[in-house]
Amino acid sequence: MVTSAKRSGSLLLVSLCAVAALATACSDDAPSAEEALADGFVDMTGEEVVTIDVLDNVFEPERVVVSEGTEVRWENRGRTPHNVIASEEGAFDDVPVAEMQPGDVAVRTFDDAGAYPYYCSLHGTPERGQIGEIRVVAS
Ligand SMILES: [Cu+2]
Repeated sequence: MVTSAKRSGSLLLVSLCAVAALATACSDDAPSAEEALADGFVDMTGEEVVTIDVLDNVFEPERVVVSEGTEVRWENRGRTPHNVIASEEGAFDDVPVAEMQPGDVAVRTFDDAGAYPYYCSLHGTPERGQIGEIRVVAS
């Protein structure tokens, strides 16, 4: 009796995890502007070109929500080199990952809705330090 009770308990745990995983996948697939604004993102939807100032050592603004098809330009306005690295490997593979010297600009057009966290590997990690995020929503 004890053995069968343990078995049904672990089956229940497995199915709850499956439901939680599905719910997470759904919200990642369709980010909304309302969610992003509630999370403190700066609303730059409807702009064709959005500029992120790369300073020593922050991205300004740090978190922006943009529409699909927006060209994002990172401009190094600091006095030291920086870079822009996708926190999720591969998400940003067409943004130069070499050091941006003061005055340099890196450009990427975001055609697909999604969450694109990034960081400067010279002054941060994917979790802290010089970090930012582009949230792209359907236009
Ligand atoms: Cu940096």
